[in-house]
Amino acid sequence: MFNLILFGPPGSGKGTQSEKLISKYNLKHLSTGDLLRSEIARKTPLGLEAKKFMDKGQLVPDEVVIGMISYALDANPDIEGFLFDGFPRTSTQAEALDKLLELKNLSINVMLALDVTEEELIKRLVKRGETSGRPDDNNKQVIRIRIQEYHKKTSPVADHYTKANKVVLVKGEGSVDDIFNRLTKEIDSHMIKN
Ligand code: B4P
Repeated sequence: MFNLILFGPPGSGKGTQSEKLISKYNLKHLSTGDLLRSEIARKTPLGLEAKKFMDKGQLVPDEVVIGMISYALDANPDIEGFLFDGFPRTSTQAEALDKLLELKNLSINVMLALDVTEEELIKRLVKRGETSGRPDDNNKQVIRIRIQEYHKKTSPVADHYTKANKVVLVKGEGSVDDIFNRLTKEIDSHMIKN
């Protein structure tokens, strides 16, 4: 099994690159953002609760996302590995993920952290907001809150995995293909090591 975390601020290209990486490496894509948006679209009680936070640019409570990931890990026993996209987003989520994987005798192999300037993040998200219909993309104030949440609550997740020597910083600006090539170079070298 090869388990990878694709990490970075909102708009850094996690979703974009995940789509390409899962097809190259045959990994199971677990995007908490996509899982939450699917709950919202189906108007489930979990989705209705999550929407209150997401529309304001805030993180959804830890217990909600940890429960979703725990369920998804159990539902996919025979796979080549997981690509975690947008999860973990808090230190509590990171500790919970470590424990959930440990129960299955698994661990995270590497965290690839996309590095993008704030100016570029805002530009990308505003642009996506013109067509995505996502309420959290079409308001600059909400985008700023998402970036603030990232600095306050999510960036400590990188420290958690740095202590375990598992973080690689990857330049997240340039063409989608160039960034993909940088990511695959890192993944290939970590696959050889493991
Ligand atoms: P996510 O769905 O994870 O949203 P995101 O961070 O905005 O997406 P991402 O980083 O994947 O965007 P991408 O770069 O692909 O989360 C949304 C919300 O869900 C959160 O705010 C939170 O409320 C909630 N949530 C999710 N997970 C949670 C968790 N674990 N705990 C608590 N709450 C959680 O795309 C951005 C744009 O950039 C796209 O339009 C793309 O086309 C463009 N782009 C990509 N690469 C580019 C490049 N190289 N050049 C130019 N543009 C590029």
